[in-house]
This record gives sequence, C-alpha cells and structure tokens, in this order.
Amino acid sequence: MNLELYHNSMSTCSQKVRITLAEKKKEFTSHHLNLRARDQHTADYLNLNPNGVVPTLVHNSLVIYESAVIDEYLDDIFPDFPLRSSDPYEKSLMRRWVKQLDEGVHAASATVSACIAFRYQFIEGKTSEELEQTLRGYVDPEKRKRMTENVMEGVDSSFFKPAIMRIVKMLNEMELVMKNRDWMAGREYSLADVAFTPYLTRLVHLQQDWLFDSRPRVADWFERVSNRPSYEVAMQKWFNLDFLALMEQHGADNCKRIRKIISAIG
Ligand SMILES: N[C@@H](CCC(=O)N[C@@H](CS)C(=O)NCC(=O)O)C(=O)O
Repeated sequence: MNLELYHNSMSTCSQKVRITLAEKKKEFTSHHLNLRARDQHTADYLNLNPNGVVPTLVHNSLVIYESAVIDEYLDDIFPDFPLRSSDPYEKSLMRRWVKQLDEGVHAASATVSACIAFRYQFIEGKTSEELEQTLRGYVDPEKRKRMTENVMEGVDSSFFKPAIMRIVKMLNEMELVMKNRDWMAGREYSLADVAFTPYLTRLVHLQQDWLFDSRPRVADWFERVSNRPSYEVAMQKWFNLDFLALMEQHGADNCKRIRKIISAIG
C-alpha cells in the first residue's frame, strides 16, 4: 500500500487529511510544498492537481484531490476506526458540515488569516513585480481577486468583515448543535469533527479563541479534539514556529479591532 501526500504543514485542508490518516493510524510518504514559494503552481504539480492547491493524495498511482473527497476515500479504503456513522441521518449531518467548508468557511478562514497575519509573508522582501507575479499565480480568478485585496489592505479589505462574520456563524452553529450531541454530527467523532479541527486551531493561533469564551460547548469540543492522539501526530508535529509567531503577534495586535467589528455587526 503506497500512500503519498502532497501537502503543507500549516494548510488547513492538508491538516484535515493528516488527521484522518492519523485517526486511521496510517503512515504516508510526505511531499511538502512551500506555498509561499509557489510550489503548488509548478507545471509538474498542476499536472497532478489542476486546481493548484494542496492536498493531493496519490494512492497506488491513483490521484485523488479535494480534501473532503480524500477524507471519504481514506474512510472507504481503511474501514477500521470508521469516521462516518453507519446511521444514514448522522452521515447526512456530517456531509452537511463538511460541505460548508467549500461553501464559504474555508475562504473565510483564508481571508481572516491573510488579512491578519499571512499578508506580511507575501509583502516582506518582495518587489512590487514579484508580489504581482505571486498573486497572478492563483488559478481561481475569484481567489486571486480576494487574496490581492486581502494582502494589500489587511483587515481593511472589504472581504474581512463578511469573513469574520462567517466564522462567527460557524461557531454559533457548532454551539447550538452540540447542545444535543457530543460531536458535531452525532454520537461519534466523525469526519465533520476532523474537518473543523484545523479551522478552530487557526482561530487559536490567530489569538481569536476569545470567541470560544461565550460558547462553552465549542470550547469543550476543542479541548476534546485537541487531546486526541491524532492531534499531536497530524497537527502539532507539523506546526511551523515562524507561522505561529507571526499569527500570535499580529493576532494580538488586531484583537481589539476585531472585537469591535464583531460587536458592531451584531
Ligand atoms: N477545496 C480544496 C481547497 C484547497 C486549498 O484551498 N488549499 C490551500 C491550502 S489550505 C492552498 O493550496 N492554497 C494555495 C493556493 O491557493 O495557491 C480542498 O479542500 O482540498
């Protein structure tokens, strides 16, 4: 069984897949891509994944991409330690959660991260031509437009407010459903919990986990997912300390401002 993962240490979509692999207790051959050096936009990688994003899984020469699809594929080929309920309703709940990531949550998290912290990695040490070239590299035109404004304007980007409010909506929904369930999609830990773990971790790294204070079920859930052995293997072990320091510094600097934005919008 040959499993090769093209991924990045701090990418939320890669983290999702690494958590699934860790829950399944599977090792993989790592191909780590430096997203800031645009490894994902090389012709070789685009041949593998035409969307120019990570992760991509290669399993016995079959190429699988889209993290939610990879996670279900892994659950199909490694049925031990199942991450989808056998109950059709619970499975539908899991899929509804996961779907939300591609329908706004992932883009919102990327915007929040870029506006607060990652923009500095794009800007620093680059000429304006180099910066333009990097931003032009985005395959998806909408993403290109969004990232260009986010990098140039930071938290003043017009994309920032809707993005942070999308994150608040996500936390509110999590808080609400976990009134009646232990886990996001039912009685058992599932691919929904796997998929959201990186996004809540990102909020912690960006110093925005004060948002958990008024949401005790979310706080408790985060404590439980981050205490699973898979968290250490798939998340912590890969944390990039430079990224953590950057997020901590700029996250703390922006806390007051973000609290104000959220309380003004409601
Ligand atoms: N829907 C895709 C999204 C993948 C995605 O956006 N990956 C990000 C990292 S989390 C990426 O590769 N960004 C680099 C780029 O867009 O150039 C998935 O779930 O796999």
